[in-house]
Amino acid sequence: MISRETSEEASEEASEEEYDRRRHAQWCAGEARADGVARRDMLRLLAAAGAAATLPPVLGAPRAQAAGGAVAAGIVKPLPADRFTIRGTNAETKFEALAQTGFHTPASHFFVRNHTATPRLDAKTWSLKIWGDGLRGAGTREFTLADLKRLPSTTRTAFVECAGNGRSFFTTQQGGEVSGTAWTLGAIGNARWRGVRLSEVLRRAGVSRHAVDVLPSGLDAEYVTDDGTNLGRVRRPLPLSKAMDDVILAYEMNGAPLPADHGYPVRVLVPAWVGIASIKWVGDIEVSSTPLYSPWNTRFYRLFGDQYPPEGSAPLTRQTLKSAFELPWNASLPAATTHHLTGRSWSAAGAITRVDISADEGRTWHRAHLKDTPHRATWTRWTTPWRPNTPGPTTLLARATDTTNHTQPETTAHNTQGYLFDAVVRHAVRVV
Ligand SMILES: Nc1nc2c(c(=O)[nH]1)N[C@H]1C(S)=C(S)[C@@H](COP(=O)(O)O)O[C@H]1N2
Ligand SMILES: [Mo]
Repeated sequence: MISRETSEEASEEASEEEYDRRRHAQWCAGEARADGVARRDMLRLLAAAGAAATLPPVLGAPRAQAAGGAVAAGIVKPLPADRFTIRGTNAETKFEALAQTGFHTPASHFFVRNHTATPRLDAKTWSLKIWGDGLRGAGTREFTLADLKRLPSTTRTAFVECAGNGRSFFTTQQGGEVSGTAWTLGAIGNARWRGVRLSEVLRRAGVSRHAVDVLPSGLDAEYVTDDGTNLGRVRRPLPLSKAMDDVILAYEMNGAPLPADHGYPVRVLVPAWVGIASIKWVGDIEVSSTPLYSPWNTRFYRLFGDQYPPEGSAPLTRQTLKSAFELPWNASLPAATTHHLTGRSWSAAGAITRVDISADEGRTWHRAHLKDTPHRATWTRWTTPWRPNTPGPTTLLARATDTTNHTQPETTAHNTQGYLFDAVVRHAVRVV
């Protein structure tokens, strides 16, 4: 009889080969090291990533647990049912609730994506530590909140959007199996962020010309997966080129101190990039002369599936192009009445140039009126009159185009974790 231990060792050896093969590719691409993840854990991660394609669809939040803690929503702000849909430790904004908000999303309506729970941090004792072999000289540099506020500030409007926003449509529109939180389109908010440029802080910390990556880590609890693997603090490497470009260490959201749920006292804000790049409750930033890895740029936030290499696509950077109606799902709309439908479209690659609406399965399209001057990495509100004649179920389509000449397609190529859905969403309504 094969003892349990022996068979476990055998399968570990098999996955070790796989691990070495993938790791070798990463070594070739640059000097890799598993940051903060024990080799044994890394093996389980890679094994799990490989198995993802055969898993049944997991719609609903993956049950995250703080190390040693209980499963709890862990969100501090009120989450009224007319504004939010609770999904595990996360809260999705109901798009129809945005109809009462302006261009900027108030914190009261802003979606929350927490791997564990919102930590309650004290700004008086908080500090940001900058360290690593990508700095000139030895030792950790420390900045208090007061230090950061004394530096020149910058203000910018940008959305934060989860890479998995729209994930549920891979299943409901395309019949594909995906894992992760079953967001509809409300895992996005657009706010005015004020803070200090990360480049300013890195320069003062003495970033050297050998630095290639920076790795901000959150002060929330370590993230433990369903199978009990502790992935450590939420953290994701950023290439130095982006870090020195337009990244902000934000301490204000819409003119007020950051709310607890959105990263108080300071979060990283990476305009246009996948939400995971915008680390909340940042406590330290490693500056490295070698490429860095964390589960959030290896196991997660790459595209896996039939159409991608076994190690996945390159780590995701920019978000994509989407549109949403400010209407409930299956909204009832009286016939023979002119409705002024409203919605929003957004693109990470360029400004929105046009939004077309169809109420006849895409046979005819009508151009919506854009209410904002479009900019990259924010959204543009639009409106369109619609006078339905015939009662019955109807599908509304909104299709945006941006300055890179990208138009929302009919379908999005499948990936097992359901990232970057950009296809036209079929919004069901009932004409009554
Ligand atoms: N420290 C920390 N930062 C984090 C997360 C987290 O769980 N912990 N979630 C990330 C993800 S996946 C997203 S989409 C955004 C969500 O930001 P919000 O909750 O302010 O909307 O924060 C990112 N930053
Ligand atoms: Mo996310």
